[in-house]
Amino acid sequence: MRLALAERPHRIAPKFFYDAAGSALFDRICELPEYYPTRTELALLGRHAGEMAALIGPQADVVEFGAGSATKIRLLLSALDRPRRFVPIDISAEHLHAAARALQRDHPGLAVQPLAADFTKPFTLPAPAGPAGARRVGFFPGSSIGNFAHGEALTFLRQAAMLLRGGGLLVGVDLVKDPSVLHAAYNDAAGVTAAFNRNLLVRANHELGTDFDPAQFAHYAFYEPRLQRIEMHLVSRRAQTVRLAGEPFVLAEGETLHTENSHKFTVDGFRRLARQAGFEPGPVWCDERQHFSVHWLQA
Ligand code: AVI
Repeated sequence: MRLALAERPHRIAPKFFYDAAGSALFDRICELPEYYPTRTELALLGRHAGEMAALIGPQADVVEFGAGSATKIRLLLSALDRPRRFVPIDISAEHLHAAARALQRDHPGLAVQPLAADFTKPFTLPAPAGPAGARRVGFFPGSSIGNFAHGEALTFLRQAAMLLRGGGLLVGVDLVKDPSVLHAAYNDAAGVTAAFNRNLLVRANHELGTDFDPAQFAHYAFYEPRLQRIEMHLVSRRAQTVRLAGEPFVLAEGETLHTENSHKFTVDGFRRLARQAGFEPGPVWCDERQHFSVHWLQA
């Protein structure tokens, strides 16, 4: 945060959104009428889980990147043939362990081994409880891949291709579309996305002792067509001074903290990126409106 306040333009990595309050707000975003990605992807998973399960094969070792509430994996798990193990990875430990406990209750025969980690950094998978050597399959839903910069997405996919060698990755990818649909999805009428954005400041106040007044920052999200991405910012409503450990940082009126990018892809553009990372792109499932896609990538 010190660096974010000291450097210009001010940037904060979106992974810091996900403390317990931020994860709960994100769950509410997923239910909003304007936020189409979650329900579109859930419908795709529901409709095509059988085809996906056939590609994944029996007795898979499933790793989910950024599992959150682990809702989507339930659709896949119920279609899979005797999955051996499920390793949900998430940065928000509290949220992750609650979700893992609920999943374990509903799938008593499955080895659920949650891993609280930042999957953008190197990590080691827990040793399997049962026999080793199962086909490893990654699940990365929600178009979280879009929150990475291009180079970070490529690095993540390269590491995933190595981790999943011999198996594959099932990944949800949000598509380029009418900007008005995108704009509405990140500027919901109920203001939940605004609260999610401002929660970063609330979190910094609790955890780092900054003295942000969240009401003095406006939520600002817009589609940047040249870069095919939604940008999310917090705009300083007036000239103000924020303190971190006694050190003052001056923000001018209109100056922004850039809190998130959410890149959108074309189907072909994403397949090119996956190939560049070492995957062999396979089948792709899209909804009728071409809003969202789920890709099977062979590792
Ligand atoms: C988690 N991620 C894919 C969401 C997105 O759409 O980029 C985060 C989000 N930010 C605002 N609304 C949702």
